[in-house]
Amino acid sequence: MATNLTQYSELFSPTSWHHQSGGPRYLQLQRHLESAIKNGQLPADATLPAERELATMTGLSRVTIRKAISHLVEDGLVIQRRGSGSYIAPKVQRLEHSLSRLTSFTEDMHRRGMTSSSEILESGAYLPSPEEIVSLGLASGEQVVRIKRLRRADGTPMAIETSSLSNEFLPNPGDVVTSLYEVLSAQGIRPSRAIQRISACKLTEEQAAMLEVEPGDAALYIDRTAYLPSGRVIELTIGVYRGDIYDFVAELRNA
Ligand code: 16G
Repeated sequence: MATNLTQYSELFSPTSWHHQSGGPRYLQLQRHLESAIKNGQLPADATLPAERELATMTGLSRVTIRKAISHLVEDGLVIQRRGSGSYIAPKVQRLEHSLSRLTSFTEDMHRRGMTSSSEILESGAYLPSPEEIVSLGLASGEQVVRIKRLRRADGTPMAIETSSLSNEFLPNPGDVVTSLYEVLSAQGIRPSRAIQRISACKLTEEQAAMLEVEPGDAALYIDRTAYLPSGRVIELTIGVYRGDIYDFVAELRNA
């Protein structure tokens, strides 16, 4: 969206944000811009005037402008692209995922009134890794089925997930079009418990392109091992979830 300097000159004018006893000027400007972004005066995708123009409009030095903007960048409200200036970040609806329920991606999105879809990136039977042999309890010579999917909710890419299962439980990986758990449930198979390890990671170029964000953006790396009631491992899934959208929430109770 093009910058409308006349429209912005009032927004950035010191009379709109500067108060004599209001503390450091970079902070006053930063807070003013934060509320302008939150109330839509500075809408998503609007380009911010160049540093030089902002300095003229606000009467501040370029160093002070840079300081105010860099805090907005850190908070994810403004995006800076080398060569093409700064613009207001698109609004994203954050999703909370409860850590106490063992649900599938499809069920999770459905509960939120969203439609999930899966783009199959890779699917088939392979030679298992030593970890897969041990964790999935594979018999000697047995193949492992792997499905790598780009998971979307209402068309927005959310996560990249790679699931490994014993061939015994999923002889036809091609059956999984949208939901893995649905295909398993149809055979009476349903994990009853899972252990998840969540860590932070940065997206590679390839992952970022698929998730439609920037390379190096923060993401959640989630490793799930799911068990059948018998104690046998049914699934090993590694997921890379967009950090700007997903919150995993754990409820804690007093023991
Ligand atoms: C969730 C699970 C994943 C499981 C998938 C099944 C997490 C972190 N991961 O994404 O382990 O394979 O659901 O979903 O919750 P589906 O039935 O929609 O394919």
